Amino acid sequence: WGAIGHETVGYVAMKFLSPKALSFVQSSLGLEYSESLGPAAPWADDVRYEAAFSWSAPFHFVDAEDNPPTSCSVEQMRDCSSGTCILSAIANYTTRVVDTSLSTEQRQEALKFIDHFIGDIGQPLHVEAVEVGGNDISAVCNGERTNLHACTIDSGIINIFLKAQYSNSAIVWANALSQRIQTGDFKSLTSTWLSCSSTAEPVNNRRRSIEDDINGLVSDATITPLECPLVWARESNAYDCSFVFIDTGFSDLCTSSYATGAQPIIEEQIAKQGYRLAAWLNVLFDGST
Ligand code: DCM
Ligand code: DCM
Ligand code: ZN
Ligand code: ZN
Repeated sequence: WGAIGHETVGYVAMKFLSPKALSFVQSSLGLEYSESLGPAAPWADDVRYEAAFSWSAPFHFVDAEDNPPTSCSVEQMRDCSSGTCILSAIANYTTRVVDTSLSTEQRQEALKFIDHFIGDIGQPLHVEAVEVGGNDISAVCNGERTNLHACTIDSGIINIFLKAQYSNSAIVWANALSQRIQTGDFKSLTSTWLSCSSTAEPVNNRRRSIEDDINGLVSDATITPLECPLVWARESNAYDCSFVFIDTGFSDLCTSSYATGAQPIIEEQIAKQGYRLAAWLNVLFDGST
């Protein structure tokens, strides 16, 4: 996602935090980020081109070696065996954000990475290897030459409906999505959205738990992906087979029926990842969603 998509994920999450999670978020982010996951969410993209953070660039995606639109899948051994993808990044920062042996600054950094990566994992082209997640597929959006990744899902289509329907404001958009979660058409979906919310690894894959880390019981630094990020990645990757790559043959993707088809998917993915971000932090800081 571009900055708007990330901010909206963060603002949605702010509406659903439990007391201790909210209190950590506010004190950790401080006035620099208006004590909010909204303004803090784009930080990881702002730093990824800086030399000091170049190691974090591969953490924004997982290159799923599937074959859309015929066949979609994400496999951690096939697609993230090096441990440098968004699946292992979420595991790493989930451990670090609650690690009281780390500095305030390191825990804030971990929170900003979680804020960002739980957003990115919901973008179908961030869980796809084909043409570098669509970056190498040229496309036109609103008259400008760009690529499928940027133009369609990251920001091109969002920019158009944000202006037309949400006063060009991430806060206005986030309020609308939060309302749909609280009382609207998303309400009945929320329990499914949280069907995976444990911050632990699956039992058959357990090497260590967050509690082990806190207690210093395991020193192995290898980052094993957690169960839920894999569930979320598979869910957004499925859109590569059901929509994203199905019919891209429009002269302008952002002003055609491609955009009207993409909007409901984008809005649900942003709302859902915001809601999941809150639930994730609630489990970490308050013990339940
Ligand atoms: N870092 C990280 N994940 C780890 C260890 C370190 O993201 N598991 C980050 C935190 C700092 C940088 O790497 O930005 C350097 O950390 P350190 O000084 O702990 O090596
Ligand atoms: N990206 C991706 N998958 C890749 C490479 C990049 O999803 N294999 C994402 C990260 C950015 C965007 O595409 O959101 C542009 O990346 P870059 O600036 O590294 O070209
Ligand atoms: Zn992107
Ligand atoms: Zn990103």
